[in-house]
Amino acid sequence: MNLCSPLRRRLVGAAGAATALAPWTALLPASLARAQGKVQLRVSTPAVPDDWHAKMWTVFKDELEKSAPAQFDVQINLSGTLFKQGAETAAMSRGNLELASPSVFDFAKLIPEFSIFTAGYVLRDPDHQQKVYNGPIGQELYKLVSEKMDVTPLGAAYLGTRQLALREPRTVRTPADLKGLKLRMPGSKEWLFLGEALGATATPMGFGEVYLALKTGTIDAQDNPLPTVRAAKFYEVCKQIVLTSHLVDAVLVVVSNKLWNSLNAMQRGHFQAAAQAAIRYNNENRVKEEGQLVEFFKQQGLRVDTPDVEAFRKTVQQAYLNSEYAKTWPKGLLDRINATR
Ligand code: KDO
Repeated sequence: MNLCSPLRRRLVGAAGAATALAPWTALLPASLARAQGKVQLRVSTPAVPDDWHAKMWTVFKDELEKSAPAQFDVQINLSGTLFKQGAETAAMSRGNLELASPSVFDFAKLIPEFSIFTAGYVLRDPDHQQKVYNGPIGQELYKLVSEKMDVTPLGAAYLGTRQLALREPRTVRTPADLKGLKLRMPGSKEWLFLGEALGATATPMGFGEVYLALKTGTIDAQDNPLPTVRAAKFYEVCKQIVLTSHLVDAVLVVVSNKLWNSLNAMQRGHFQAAAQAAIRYNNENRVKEEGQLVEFFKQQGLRVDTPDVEAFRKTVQQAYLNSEYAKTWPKGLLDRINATR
């Protein structure tokens, strides 16, 4: 279709008018995008609007619009409103979703090698994480993801370092002090294993239910990076943060292979550059905020404790090394990760 046609001008004009109308007109942009010959790019994430890995999608959208004007219509769906947490990659292989940032735990479910990234105290810090994902190890694992899961990773975004937030304070020095604590973890066996390895009683629950569960006492605690504790307002319903730093977590920015295979080399370059800009934005802001939030939580009246992190590290690492997961890790992979500087 000729993009400069009078029809396009009428549609663009209609789009401007449509945004002024409410609320059924919210359905219009996708159909208008198709009518304009733009490729529809649906994004789905469980991230809440104020979290960095939600806001990074606006950076992606803006960058893509700059490099490939009027070619793509990026539709950002936050808070799990389009697909629920963990359902994204299946939706992508069915052709119902083009872009997402699923958890490394979602990849571990189908690619056992990936479970090394779900293990506590393997990645040392954000810098180590980015070097591992952006180097040869990341490339090898991304190839497996593309082959086995029908999506192409464009990069890994630092989700933050996971800490505990408790609704009632208690003394926590070592894993033994978490005995009997009902700790919410996202709902897969890899997550539950991590929660149990920390010494708690792990309870599966979707991200969207955590705030209320903390408020009502259905759970005693949850684990998430501090920026998410702020953005999802968990601090309003918790009295203590325990800085276990047990997982340097990531989400992968992925595009469905159906879409990826339809792009030409130049468009692929634009996607990669837009994803890198989005990841950079997320990583820089998240690292900066992690350095500021302890003070913020204290100002909000929370107690913030640093436990015996070495005791946690030893217990958790041992649990993984004795587990079925470690048996699936390719020979030498852990050493290669440890040696990455
Ligand atoms: C969560 O459910 O605790 C978690 O932090 C798990 C992550 O893998 C990721 O899915 C994240 O939620 C969501 O993006 C919401 O921030």
